[in-house]
Amino acid sequence: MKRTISAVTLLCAIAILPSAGFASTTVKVSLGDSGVVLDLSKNLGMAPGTKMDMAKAPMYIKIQPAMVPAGTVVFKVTNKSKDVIHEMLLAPIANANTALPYIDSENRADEEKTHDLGEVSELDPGKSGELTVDMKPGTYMIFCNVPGHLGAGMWTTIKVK
Ligand SMILES: [Cu+2]
Repeated sequence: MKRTISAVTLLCAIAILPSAGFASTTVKVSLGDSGVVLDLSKNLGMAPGTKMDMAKAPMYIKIQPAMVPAGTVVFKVTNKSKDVIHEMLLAPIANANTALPYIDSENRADEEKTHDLGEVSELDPGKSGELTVDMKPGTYMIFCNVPGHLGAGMWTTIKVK
């Protein structure tokens, strides 16, 4: 009898332990720019789906890691710029070369059509923010939608397995 009770107690103890499936993954996101004042009135051609030399991009989004398991993902976003407001949006895309739906006249992605999963909007220089999303397997675009910034190179992709 005593042995049976111990076994049941042990099973209960295992059941309440947090399982690996409930763990979250943290992705560090850095937003930034070269600090040079730029004319962003024209698309610089560094948006996805365009011919581009990303090494010359005056603005960037860097993430670590670029591949995560499906489940809860916490994006910890920091604007490393000294003087420019940046933000981070997250939207599903078909593959890494997919261009986002774009509004040419506004020089930014069409947020009505990107189906973004959330954002850390308009971070002042030096500020940080956080976004927690339950992510399914697929490819996603991480981008800044301040006018001109996507075309200036502020995008990257993340894979969820
Ligand atoms: Cu930006």
